[in-house]
Amino acid sequence: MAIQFVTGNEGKVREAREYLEGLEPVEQIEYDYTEVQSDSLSEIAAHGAREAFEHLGSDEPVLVDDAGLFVDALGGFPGPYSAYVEDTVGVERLWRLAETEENRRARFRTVLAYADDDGTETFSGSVAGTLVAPRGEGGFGYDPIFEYNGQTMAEMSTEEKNAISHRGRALAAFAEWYADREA
Ligand code: ITT
Repeated sequence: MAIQFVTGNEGKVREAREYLEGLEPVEQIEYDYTEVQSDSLSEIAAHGAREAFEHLGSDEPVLVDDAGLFVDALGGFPGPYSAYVEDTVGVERLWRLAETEENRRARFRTVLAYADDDGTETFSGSVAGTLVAPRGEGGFGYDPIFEYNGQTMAEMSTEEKNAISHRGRALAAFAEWYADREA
């Protein structure tokens, strides 16, 4: 049984595949589920996973990942609007906004929502770091401006990023729950 990861973001799929290797194969599915207007990533993700599972109509479970970058000095902006802000303002200009602030702390958050015939479960993960001028060629999205322990996430391998990232933490919680359930 494969897990259908409903996302248009290949970076998320790469990280989930690497993390869940040996547990379950991960298949990328593109389906534009409704992103409900909410400040809560878990509400957005849970609603999306349920809708996608019902729409796809297969027995195979569905995984959805809703993530965001929350900048302290900007009151948590762009938060749930991170994808829109990446597309419009861009990562470099978000850094310019933060550059003039004394407090450059930020947090990545992600919520993974899993849906199957038995219901929907959510798993969250977050990581605190510092915003810096863009560095590194790896990762995706805001990774080049997010520094953790002296390295930006774009300077890390997928494995290194998974070991400390918001998504890695959510995947760990999911994998533990999933393996227990299968046992
Ligand atoms: P899907 O909704 O299709 O899964 P998306 O990229 O639109 O893909 P989100 O709605 O969760 O994903 O948007 C999150 C935004 O935050 C988006 O701009 C991502 O590039 C960015 N993002 C998410 N996870 C990230 C990570 O691990 N590192 C850097 N940026 C990340």
